[in-house]
Formats: sequence, C-alpha cells, structure tokens
Amino acid sequence: MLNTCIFCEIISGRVSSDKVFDDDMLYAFRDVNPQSPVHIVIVPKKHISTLGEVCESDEVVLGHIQVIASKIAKEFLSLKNGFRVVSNCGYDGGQTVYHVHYHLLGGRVFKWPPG
Ligand code: DGP
Repeated sequence: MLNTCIFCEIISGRVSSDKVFDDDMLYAFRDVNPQSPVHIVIVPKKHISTLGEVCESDEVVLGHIQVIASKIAKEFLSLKNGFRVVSNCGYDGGQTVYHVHYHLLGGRVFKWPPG
C-alpha cells in the first residue's frame, strides 16, 4: 500500500479542508477534531515528518509559521485575549499526523501544564 500523508493530500486539494490561510510556504485549515472553540492547524507545504527532523534550511518556513499564526489569531480570528500555539513531536509529544504542524488554539482559557 502506498504511504500517503493526509496533510499533503489536504495541501494538494485532493482531500477537502476548511481553509483559513494559504501562501507559497504554508497552509492553514480548521482541525477536524477541535479542542477549543477555535482550532486551526498550520502546516508547511514542504513535507517534514516531525520537529525532530527539521534542519537549518527549514528556519525560514518555521519562523514564517509563527508570524502567520499571530496574524491569523489577531486579524482573521480576533483572538484579542490571547491564544496558544503548540506543536506535538513524536510519540511522547502526542503527534498523530507525521507532517510537522502547529495547532493554533483559542476561544477559551488554557491550563498549564498540559496533560
Ligand atoms: P497531532 O495529534 O498533533 O498530530 O494533530 C493532528 C491533528 O490533525 C488532529 O488534531 C486532527 C487533525 N486532523 C487529522 N486528520 C485531519 C483531516 O483529515 N482533516 C482535518 N481538518 N484535520 C485533521
């Protein structure tokens, strides 16, 4: 069986998604299983499996994701009281989709430490 990546399928449009933002480096869409009133997934268009696999050449796109997460939160979603950006890495980190992504969560107050 061919090993396909669900986020690559979403980025290509072969699998539908509720898109929030898109540019040449990244794609952002609403999570299918939201953990808060606002739950967006932001993914680099380049397939990188985990944060544990990134290299120096990925600095630009990973930095860009932080800037766009802030822009989406403030300008598109009006999360004026704050928000959380999380990237789960590997088994211990709770990662289930092995294409690097950042969760942008908002619309409620989050606890720390996370479970
Ligand atoms: P993580 O567990 O950190 O790897 O997060 C993966 C997230 O991706 C999880 O919150 C659910 C979301 N997700 C998985 N498959 C799909 C999908 O097909 N569509 C959408 N919109 N979200 C998905």
